[in-house]
Amino acid sequence: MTDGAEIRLVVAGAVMRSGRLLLAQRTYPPEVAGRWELPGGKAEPGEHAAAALRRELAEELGVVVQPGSRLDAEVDLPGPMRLIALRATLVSGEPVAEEHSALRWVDAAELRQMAARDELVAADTVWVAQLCALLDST
Ligand code: DCM
Repeated sequence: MTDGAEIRLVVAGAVMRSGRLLLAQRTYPPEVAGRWELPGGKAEPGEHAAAALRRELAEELGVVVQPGSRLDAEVDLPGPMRLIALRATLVSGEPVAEEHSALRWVDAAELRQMAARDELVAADTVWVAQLCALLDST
């Protein structure tokens, strides 16, 4: 049972540059392999969200990011885990898919199209409307 279990925080990054958002294609688990997500991962116990995001994106993409404000929605996942997303800007490095099968930069129209085609990791669809608004305003 999960009674009394700590809820693990998972932090995803909405990395935006020049009106485009960085998406990463998952390789696991099999049920979501091939779908696209905001890159990120689990915070260590006691680790702040921004620190976790900086660490995860350094590991997964080989970049230094500056985490920013939090996106509105959060998602409860089995585990139990709680998924949040922070905006982030690239400080140094160019993203490389160290742990994903591919990366792509999408504009708002492409993001909407990917959501409509069911190409995103399900949890991440909660942010599509807000992300499109942010992308369209930059
Ligand atoms: N996750 C998600 N969307 C993201 C990042 C992660 O739904 N943008 C989920 C997938 C896993 C969990 O969070 O169930 C932990 O992520 P990871 O396996 O990447 O550490």
